[in-house]
Amino acid sequence: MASPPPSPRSENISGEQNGSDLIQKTDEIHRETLPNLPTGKGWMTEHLVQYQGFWFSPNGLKNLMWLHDHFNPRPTDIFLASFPKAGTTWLKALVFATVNRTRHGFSDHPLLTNNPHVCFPFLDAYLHEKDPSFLDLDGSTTPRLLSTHIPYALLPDSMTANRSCRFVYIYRDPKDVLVSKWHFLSKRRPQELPPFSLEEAFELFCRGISHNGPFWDHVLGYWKASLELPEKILFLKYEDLKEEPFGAVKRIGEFLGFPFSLEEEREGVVEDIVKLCSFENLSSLEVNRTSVHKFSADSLVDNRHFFRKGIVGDSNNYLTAEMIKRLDEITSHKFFGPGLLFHNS
Ligand code: PAP
Repeated sequence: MASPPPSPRSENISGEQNGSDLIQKTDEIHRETLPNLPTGKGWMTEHLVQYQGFWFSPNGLKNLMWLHDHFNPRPTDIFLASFPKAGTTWLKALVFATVNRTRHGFSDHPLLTNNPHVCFPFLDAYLHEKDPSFLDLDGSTTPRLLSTHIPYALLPDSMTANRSCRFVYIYRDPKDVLVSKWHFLSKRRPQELPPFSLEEAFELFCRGISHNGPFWDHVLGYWKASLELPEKILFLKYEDLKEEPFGAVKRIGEFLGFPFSLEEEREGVVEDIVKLCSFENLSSLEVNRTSVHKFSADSLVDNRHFFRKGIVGDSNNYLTAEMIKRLDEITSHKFFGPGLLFHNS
């Protein structure tokens, strides 16, 4: 086990020390740490590394270290946290539309011409460019909306100890997460690597070897924190959002300090937000059918890959009965002890 990431420093990218010097320092620590870490087979890179009990791509680990070294949260920040493929894109759209509903009209809304990942930057990708201005975090409007896939236990103290920052977390049936992730990464896997079968992905996922995994530890970390700090962390489930999106949007507004007034409810603002952010609407927009999102110079994703089917239970069409049984057993076993009830779809 490697030593814990260095504690956050007081300087940030706009502080006294030069931003690129600080980033170089992070690079050095990363270079020194990497060879000593256990490795597992990668989904999209050759391998993943295990750090403090969780799995990351080598670049993902560098971003985690950067976050610890250089990120200064503001008390008003809103973080969206999730395990990859649990519903991040959808929740980004819902939170952005809810928080900014007085700034933008629905007829010329930014979500009609921008992918949700543009409106709601991915904090973990910031370092990629080695350019502090890549995401103009200091210049963002208030509240800043930032997303992360980092497990709760590995977040910098500056993010968890600050009582004012809010987190919205989303999780989803791991069977659907696995299938969604396998589809997504298969499309993005470099051609020089051999094809990656669903069977292989399944085995790795069950063993916890997947970006920011184990899945179950990721969910439990945020769930336990949400029980301890219910005013700081809102814990949501993809399947509940699908079933009752209006109630979920109202809860999100209330939790984040942007409650819907009776008048807004009467005018159908909640319904407008749900409609704007629906899979059917977002996936049919020109920007989400044809454009590419640039997380960094070497991480480009076709926007359409963020919208596949958007349904509950599609894993039943891909996994064998045996695979379903095994994953459900792991989920029951992992969640039952701590008391997290999860109804498998
Ligand atoms: P990310 O972690 O890479 O950002 P994320 O958005 O969490 O991905 O997950 C993508 C899944 O959310 C896809 O699921 P699927 O593969 O099972 O279809 C995608 O289709 C689904 N999704 C995206 N937008 C929406 C939406 N508006 N409503 C419901 N599901 C959605």
